[in-house]
Amino acid sequence: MHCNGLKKPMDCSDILKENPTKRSGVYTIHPFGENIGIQALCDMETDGGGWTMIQRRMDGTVNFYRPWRQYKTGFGEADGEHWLGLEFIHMLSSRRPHELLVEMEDFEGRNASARYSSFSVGSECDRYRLQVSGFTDGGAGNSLIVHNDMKFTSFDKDQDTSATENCAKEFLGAFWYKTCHTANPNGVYRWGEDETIHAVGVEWSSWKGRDYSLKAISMKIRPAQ
Ligand SMILES: [Ca+2]
Repeated sequence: MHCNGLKKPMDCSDILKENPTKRSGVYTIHPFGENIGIQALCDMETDGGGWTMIQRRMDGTVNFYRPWRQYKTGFGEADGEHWLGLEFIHMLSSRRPHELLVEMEDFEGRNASARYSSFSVGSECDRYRLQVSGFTDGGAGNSLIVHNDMKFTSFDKDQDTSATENCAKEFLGAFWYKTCHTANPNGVYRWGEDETIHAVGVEWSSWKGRDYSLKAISMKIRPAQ
């Protein structure tokens, strides 16, 4: 029951705006409007809070090597490893200007982040094209900028700029691949340094190189201030 004529929250920032005492946790958001609710993890603490988690890796319990339709609608669980879904990410980020915060951790307990003051994902007609700019370094470096203006590629939908290969098949993930990547957050969960198969891990190369798979990485967005 929703009272007082309040609209259902579109994202985590709406939830925090309505009630500034809300804590971080899983909430129901409505990126498509009132009729469709989905679960998302909200970060209500970092730098004022109001962040909606769109991607998270943390323990390797969810297989991220998945087809287009699953990347479109989302998979995993909001309180664990999770992909919110390209359609929802598009709906949130295209309606008003958004910023992106990428946070990561290695197996030695170190943390780093990368922040972008502008982030949006186009519609499916535009192949969920990524637009990202306004980098601020939190120690991780700017690995995502290479992927700016790229379309999304999965193993069953090759939209990268490599003429000779499907980057998702080559690097065992799904992402805004170019030819192919400097970041592979949806790659294979491995445990740190691993050169067995080159650059297929959960990677952010400007921080840990191309053969180090991170312990944890997350991508969260909120309306730009
Ligand atoms: Ca290709």
